[in-house]
Amino acid sequence: MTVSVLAQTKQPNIIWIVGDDLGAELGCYGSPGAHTPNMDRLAAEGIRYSNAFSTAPVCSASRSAFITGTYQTRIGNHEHRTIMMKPLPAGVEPVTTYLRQAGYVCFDVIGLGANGKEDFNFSPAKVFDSKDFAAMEKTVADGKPLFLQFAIHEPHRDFTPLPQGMVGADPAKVILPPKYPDDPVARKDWAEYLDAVQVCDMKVGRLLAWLEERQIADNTLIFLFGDNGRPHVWDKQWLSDSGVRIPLIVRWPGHVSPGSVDSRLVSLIDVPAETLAAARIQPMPTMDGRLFLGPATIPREFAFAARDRCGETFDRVRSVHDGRYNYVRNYYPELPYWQTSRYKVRQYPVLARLKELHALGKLTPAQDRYFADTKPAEELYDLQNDPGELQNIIDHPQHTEARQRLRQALAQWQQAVPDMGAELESLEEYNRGAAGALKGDDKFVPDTWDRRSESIVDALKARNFKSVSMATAAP
Ligand SMILES: [Ca+2]
Repeated sequence: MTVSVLAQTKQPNIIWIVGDDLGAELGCYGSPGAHTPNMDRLAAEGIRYSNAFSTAPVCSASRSAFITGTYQTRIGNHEHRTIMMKPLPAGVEPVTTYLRQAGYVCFDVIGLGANGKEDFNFSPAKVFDSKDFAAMEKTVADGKPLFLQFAIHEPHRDFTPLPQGMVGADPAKVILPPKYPDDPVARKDWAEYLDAVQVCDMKVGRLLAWLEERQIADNTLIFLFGDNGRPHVWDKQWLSDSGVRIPLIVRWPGHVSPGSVDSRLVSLIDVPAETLAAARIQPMPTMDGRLFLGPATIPREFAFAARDRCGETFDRVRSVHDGRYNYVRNYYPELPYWQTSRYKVRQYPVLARLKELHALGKLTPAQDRYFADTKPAEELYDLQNDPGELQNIIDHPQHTEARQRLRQALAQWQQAVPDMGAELESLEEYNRGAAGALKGDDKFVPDTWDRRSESIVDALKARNFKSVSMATAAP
């Protein structure tokens, strides 16, 4: 084989830049007040996907899905965070297993601002070869193909402030989504979110500079995405459009058209399939994703998502998005949206403010829905005419076709996958999961605890669980 052929067949380096809780609030997505020059540059040099979604609205469930290429509900990785972890089922492997077999060295590096976060719900497997920056430098120097997950903490809460001297978003000028009241607390919180997104962007800039210094940028395929939607009251942990809507940018010099925008639906479950394809590895039959790069690919019709227990907050919700409509199925409509968790009470100042405004009767009906005693069993939103998801149109006769179509699509998906969330985790698992979420804070008692525990006990009893009692459900 000649050197030139070798050069032509050189495997690309592949990088996943994962912004933790990074919603689509980027300059290149047209978000007012966002300042993200490095991510905008990536989009200008690559493809920006304007309808990309995670499969879960929370870290560990989403990350377990996109590292394996299988829905978290298929592999029992849907509870955030699973305490009694199990190995992955036979035939399911982290995508890095296949990359390694093809000669890649796989890093989840700590350095250049990346924190090496994994957060998977399966029992320990060696997903990455190393987190060591020097080892990654050596891999590049040796000319070996690199797979890198570049995990950026921002904009996850607590929001990281901008370094001194940098100009952040002006709370007076930000434009809040309509689900949030025009209130100083909400404005300040939103501006701080945009600043944390800017910190994420700075770290992306550091990585891009490093690639250029090492002269490997041209042979590197970059996927940039958030692991779930933005970290706000109505969003993260919920299957609202904005709970699972994420930015997705793909840069691959010579392979994708610079500056293009693709509005076709993409799910994060597709990224591992595309990653293997780029490395010239046949995607595994156990993987749920499909290829999406290039005009010849067949676009997906639906993007599915699942939300189960989040920390100590019990719930089960499923959704399907077709790019225009978001259909949501609540399996526990008796549980309200406002059921709290320590994480939210401690880190979402807007939640406390919303409660005050609710008590004062100062929220609009759409904003006030958060404090209803129950949730609807089904929700349907028309993003084309109602991008803020203010109005649930599940019963509107003019949207009957969409309701039926999405309801059916969701049922088919749950059957085909199949959805392991149909089986509740044991009360012991729930309690240990809740205890883990509350670790070190024994005095914190969520204000819906008793109600939720009763609901869980009832649900477990209905499924003939033995030895269920309120005593064991207590924190
Ligand atoms: Ca996250």
